[in-house]
Amino acid sequence: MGHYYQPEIETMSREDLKALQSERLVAQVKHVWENVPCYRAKMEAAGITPDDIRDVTDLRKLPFTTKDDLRENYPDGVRGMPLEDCVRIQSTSGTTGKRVVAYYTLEDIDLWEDCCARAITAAGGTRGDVCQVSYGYGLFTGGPGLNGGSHKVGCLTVPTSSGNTERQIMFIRDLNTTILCCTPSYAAYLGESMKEMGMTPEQIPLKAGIFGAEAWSDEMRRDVEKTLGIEAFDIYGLTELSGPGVSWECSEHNGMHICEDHFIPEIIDPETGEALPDGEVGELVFTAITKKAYPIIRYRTRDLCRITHEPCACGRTHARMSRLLGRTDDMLIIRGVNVFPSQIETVLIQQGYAANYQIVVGRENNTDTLEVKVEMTPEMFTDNVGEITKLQSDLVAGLKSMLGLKAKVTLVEPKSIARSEGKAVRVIDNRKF
Ligand code: DLL
Repeated sequence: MGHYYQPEIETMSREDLKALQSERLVAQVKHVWENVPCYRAKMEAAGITPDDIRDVTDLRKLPFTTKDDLRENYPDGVRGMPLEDCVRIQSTSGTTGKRVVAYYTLEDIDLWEDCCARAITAAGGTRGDVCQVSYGYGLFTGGPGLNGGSHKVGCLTVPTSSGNTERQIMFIRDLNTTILCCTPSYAAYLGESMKEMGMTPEQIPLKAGIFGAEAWSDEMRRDVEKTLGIEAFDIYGLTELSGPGVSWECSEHNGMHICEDHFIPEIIDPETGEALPDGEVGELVFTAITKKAYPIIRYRTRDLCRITHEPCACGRTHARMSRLLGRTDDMLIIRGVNVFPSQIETVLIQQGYAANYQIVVGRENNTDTLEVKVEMTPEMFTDNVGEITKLQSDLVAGLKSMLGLKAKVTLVEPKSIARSEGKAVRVIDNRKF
């Protein structure tokens, strides 16, 4: 119970929250109608004007926005404020097509950093903490967002950015870093490296980790918690909505609280666009009701999860979203079966592997093939063929029972799969569609 960054907001009654959301939504819809032609055109096409939006229950009248809409308006077609009022951009990693360029006013940044400060406080952060931000700094939002949040909480902020693992470990040790912010895969790598250097969890000063930007399983959480001797907290966000801090875990670890005073969540059926009730898995849709330079209306995130509005034992009233269960577009369809990389990771970790793996999908004779390449840990590494065959067949059986699919398993030597300092690249799909 009881440690909040903005208690009056984080614990406000649902009724007051709804009133606040309604007021902000009405203002935001007026703002985009007047200032962002692409939103106005979409509203006109749907036959609605700002007068039709009187409170949050009218949200569903508004058209969805997709990533393609944002990309088509590259670089500044979604900008809602004059250039003079904008002070920063951030941008997505943009593996395909045009990048999303998100604009911020000073106030937009301030509100975003509040969300990150809430996350750090929920993870136990205070003025007495040393917070090492090992997310990338630059166009990626992870570093700048948590850096700002850490300042607001009053932690001593160590802006290492990602990479240079030896230096990361040196600072953790020498500055007595208590909170580590980075991707879960990088946290696992740091843990592995510290273990190799002979550091035990007791010798590592860290007490909490704020890990997000990519999917990770509960098994991976337990693993990282054990090697680093910490409590791990999930944090979610996306560039389109400002960055990290859209939602984050409290000490109950039972879902991530969505900063609902800034972002209104909906869950929809990704096929039909119909709203789904609490508890059902669907696509997360967000409307940003406070940020002005890059306003976002009913944005289809392609992230799959469920949400609940049940009260949380931590005292916060804001809705919670589950851990991400995948994306509508990282879902692989292999021989007709829906496969999420997170399911494969769960099996690997259950069987004692670290999360260093690659999923390679291909097609032979018109049939999809699935190969899971995974590193043996140093403990299981052997050149005894019999033992390797046994490990392989156990893994094939575990994957079969989780996915209902037969996969080829390739065990590789420890450290032979390239490590990532940011988001890990786990899936290689060689099929041509
Ligand atoms: O990844 C922002 C962020 C930075 C979040 C640091 C948390 C920590 P983008 O690069 O725009 O922004 O990528 C957004 O990453 O739609 C999800 O698919 C995925 N993602 C983000 N957080 C999580 C998470 C940042 N906790 C996309 N679990 C999102 C699973 C996540 N996936």
